[in-house]
Amino acid sequence: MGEINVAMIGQGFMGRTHSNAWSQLPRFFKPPVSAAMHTVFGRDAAGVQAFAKTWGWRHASTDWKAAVADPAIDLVDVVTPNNMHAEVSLAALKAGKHVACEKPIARTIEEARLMVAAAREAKGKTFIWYNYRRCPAVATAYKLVQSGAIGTVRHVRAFYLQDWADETIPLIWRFQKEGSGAGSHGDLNAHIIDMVRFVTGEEITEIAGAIAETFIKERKLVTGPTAGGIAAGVGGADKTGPVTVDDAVLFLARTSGGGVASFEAARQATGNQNRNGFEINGSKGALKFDFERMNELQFYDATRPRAVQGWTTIMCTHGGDHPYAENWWPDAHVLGYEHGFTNQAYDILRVLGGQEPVVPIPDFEDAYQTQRVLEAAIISAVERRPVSVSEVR
Ligand code: SOE
Repeated sequence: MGEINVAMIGQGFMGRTHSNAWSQLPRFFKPPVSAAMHTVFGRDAAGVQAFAKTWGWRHASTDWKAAVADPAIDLVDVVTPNNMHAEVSLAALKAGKHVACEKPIARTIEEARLMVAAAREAKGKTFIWYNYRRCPAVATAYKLVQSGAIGTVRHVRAFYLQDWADETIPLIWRFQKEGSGAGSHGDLNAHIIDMVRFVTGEEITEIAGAIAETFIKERKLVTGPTAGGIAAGVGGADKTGPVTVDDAVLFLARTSGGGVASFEAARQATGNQNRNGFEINGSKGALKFDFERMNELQFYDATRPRAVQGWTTIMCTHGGDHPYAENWWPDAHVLGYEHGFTNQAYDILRVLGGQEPVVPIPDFEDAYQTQRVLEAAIISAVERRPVSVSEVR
């Protein structure tokens, strides 16, 4: 397998990040197999043709089923809204393809279960795009925890705060259960649950309590074309419809190593545009990461004499053996949001070429564990009680 052909289903924001990743990859990495940008799928013929030209896809298609069934295709990259993750992934696995699907794995635990069951039977490999794992600083945090640098993990504080969802934003798919499954919870908590599971190497075992809130309960209906073709919500500019997902979800949890954790996802956290991160306090040290300063990792070494203890800012750039950083620019010529996707595309090709990824990459099985935590937190919020993650199967 010297070269694989990729078909990408979808052409929105994630379609752009993935297209950029596939095209940048060979300029910065030497994967064991290469990826050809074979076909991109979109609903609108003129739109998808223009997209293909801009981003370097060889073919444009308006028929995703044909693109997925095409014998020339090896890997199906799913970048649709969440309502199509299961349908497209199941069809692709059935057709014997490898599947790389955007996060969260699915809208619901039931859909995720079907996807995991299909992946277990399938010939193809599966991947989920949890891109923040592949920021060099987050991957460095993972390596430090693995090396024992912070000892036993006792406290985790994870947050993902955005502020884009004010009253002016209409009822797009992200505000409809049918389109997305959940609001900030599936969109943002999914990322930080994955990051915490990855960095600590522990599972979240129990939700002690959760709260979910929808601040803006009605939004203007969308007047133009809708992403994912989700028709509910389309109408005149003067009409409104109900928001059926959360704007914010917070929960407290226990981890498998005996630690305690808090998670917060918000779309109206004014002042935070795309701020995700964590603070992890262990018995020997601590780590802090904030995506708005994504090239830096804060490390506190509590084994040093108290007189000289303090936070150290590690620049996770070239020259320090930080995962992926060696492939990019010299010294502190820093990386951005898009690099996490290119780093992930590289790891997908490493796995398909029979090599280990630079750091572990989530497959459907792994992402299903994250989905179980999301589900347990929602049960906790709705039923106002502690929920063991083992209740969600
Ligand atoms: C919107 O909230 C969004 O694009 C998420 O869907 C992504 O997963 C996140 O990384 C950036 O914000």
